[in-house]
Amino acid sequence: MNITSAAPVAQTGPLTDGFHLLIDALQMNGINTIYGVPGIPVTDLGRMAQAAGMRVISFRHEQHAGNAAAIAGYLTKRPGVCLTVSAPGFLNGLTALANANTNCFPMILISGSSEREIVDLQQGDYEEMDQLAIAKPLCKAAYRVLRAQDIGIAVARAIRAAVSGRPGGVYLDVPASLLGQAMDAAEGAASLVKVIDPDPAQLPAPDAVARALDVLRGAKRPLIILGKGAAYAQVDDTIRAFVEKSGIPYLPMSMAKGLLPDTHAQSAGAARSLALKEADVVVMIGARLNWLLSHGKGKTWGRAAKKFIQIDIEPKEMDSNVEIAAPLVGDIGSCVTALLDGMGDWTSPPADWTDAIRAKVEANVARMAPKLQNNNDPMDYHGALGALKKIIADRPEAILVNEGANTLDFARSIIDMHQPRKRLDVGTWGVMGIGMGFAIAAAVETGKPVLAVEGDSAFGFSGMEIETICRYDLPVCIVVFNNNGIYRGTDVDPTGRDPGTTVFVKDSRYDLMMQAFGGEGVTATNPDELHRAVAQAMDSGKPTLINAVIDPEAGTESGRIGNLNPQSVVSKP
Ligand code: OXT
Ligand code: ADP
Ligand code: MG
Repeated sequence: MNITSAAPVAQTGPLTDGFHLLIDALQMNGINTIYGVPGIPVTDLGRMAQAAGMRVISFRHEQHAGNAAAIAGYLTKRPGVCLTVSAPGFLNGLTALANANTNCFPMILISGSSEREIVDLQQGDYEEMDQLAIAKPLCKAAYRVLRAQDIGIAVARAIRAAVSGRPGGVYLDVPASLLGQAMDAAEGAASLVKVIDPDPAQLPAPDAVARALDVLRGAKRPLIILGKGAAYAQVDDTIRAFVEKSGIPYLPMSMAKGLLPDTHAQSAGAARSLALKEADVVVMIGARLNWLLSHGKGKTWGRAAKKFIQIDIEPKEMDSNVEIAAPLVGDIGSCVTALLDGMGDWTSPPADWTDAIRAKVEANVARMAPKLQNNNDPMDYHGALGALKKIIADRPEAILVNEGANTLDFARSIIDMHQPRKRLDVGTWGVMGIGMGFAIAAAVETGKPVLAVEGDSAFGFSGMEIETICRYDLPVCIVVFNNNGIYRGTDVDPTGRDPGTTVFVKDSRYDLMMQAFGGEGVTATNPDELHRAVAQAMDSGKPTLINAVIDPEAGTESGRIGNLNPQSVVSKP
């Protein structure tokens, strides 16, 4: 990278430059934290941001910094910012940007890049890559800034693009030469833009509200589905008022658990199959009819005719998989308020429906309860998660991060959530590797204790970030569900040559990794030990990793989504 010195400036008054303008633009818009990895050409940007009072959290790998930024955006409704170096650093961050976009999390990936003149002629610059072109199809918007005087407007555009309408990932390309560009300080200050009303309310049309209420009034077996868009919207009281006034059972998607407490009398979480199969009218609030809801059709939804009412800020989401009888396009706060306002004297759904859901919930909960009490050594998923369920019940403000296959699926149904936006997980892509990035940002953004429940495979994707957790002394307790592998620890290579494709080194000591960085590391082999160790970690706030020894035979292939595995017509290994 051949960086020429700052452009000549005619007068001699105070100067500013690209570095400072970028920092000032972020701070002016209330963005005070950067997650990233330093290096050419952004090393000084990080240093200067820190000197200017921003929190700069340096990671060991950009993907995790990007995941941290993404979940910071989800938790705060402000775009989380990730800062990376050019080409390889950019590409490492891009996975997180694409994942943020897929999940509708607002984030901005700011990446240093090489000189345009050399990149465009493909002359082989240091870390040469046409990053803007690569980022474009994977995010909501992508911009490049070439002149210092445009930094203010570029940051404003990036913020607005990330949080307005359907939130998403934005890429901001910052060539090295921009950062050193000088300009008059007063003109620079005047060029900055404070974004006014970055995610304006979007009111639903009155006839769309009336249509939705008509459909809902005609329902015999209504169901509300709350998705992570509803949790993101931060209109918790309005949603609760709507659910409670309607008397309709509701089903939380994974990250919407806790929006209303999972122990709420109207929760149909433990009667999922029945609720989906039998419902006749379904109100979707900030949830998509994607694979996680079997696209709104097929066996999961049964034969009962369905009508969907869908609340979403993105008009194109309507009819994406099945016909939407009553589309309600707008922001969730405005839409749900409009429904509430129009409900008048509301008649609760027929008791035979709500009673049937309640009975199924109670039966499923009662069936599961004894399994959660076992104190087996080594542990099974129920015993171990029974212990962690108590931890969260006693600390409802704690944030739970969760990834894996069995570790994810069992935890989702076993650990009740009691407050909104406390459960963070693999989301729309079912992606492994969000664990430590999410845990770090959750701790940084909220200051609350974080419990990360990780499959041993899942943990491996971001495990090196435990050094980051120790370095910043964050209140994160990681529990690695160590079953010696992916799904199960029992796979063998039929030829006898190598380890089976899904197994890891047996009886690994993940706790010792944590000790290497000065954190607490503990092994637990039964649920009592696990509960004691986690409670101590959560109460002390010390970075801790607990190696939880799980029976390698306890899990199943792909957890609860084994049906998605293609089957060979020739042989089963
Ligand atoms: O109603 P019914 O009777 O049906 O019962 C349901 C509920 O009503 C009931 N329930 C309850 N009962 C009692 N009490 C309570 N409180 C209660 N609550 C609910 O329980 C059942 C089940 O409820 P659920 O779960 O809501 O319902 P269901 O039918 O399962 O829901 C369907 C889905 C689709 C919504 C749900 O299953 C879901 O959300 N699934 C998400 C799955 C997912 O995303 N999985 C992650 C991906 S798997 C795979 O891809 C993995 N990889 C590959 C890979 C990935 N992903 N990424 C990258 C970058 N590279 C590779 C890898 C490598 S997983 C993986 C690692 C795995 O190994 P680990 O070591 O990490 O983990 P282990 O498996 O532990 O070893
Ligand atoms: P889940 O995985 O929990 O089902 P999804 O990520 O599939 O949730 O869906 C979230 C939906 O919420 C997206 O379609 C998104 O457009 C929508 N959404 C996000 N924020 C808002 C908001 N403030 N108002 C309306 N819709 C929103
Ligand atoms: Mg495992």
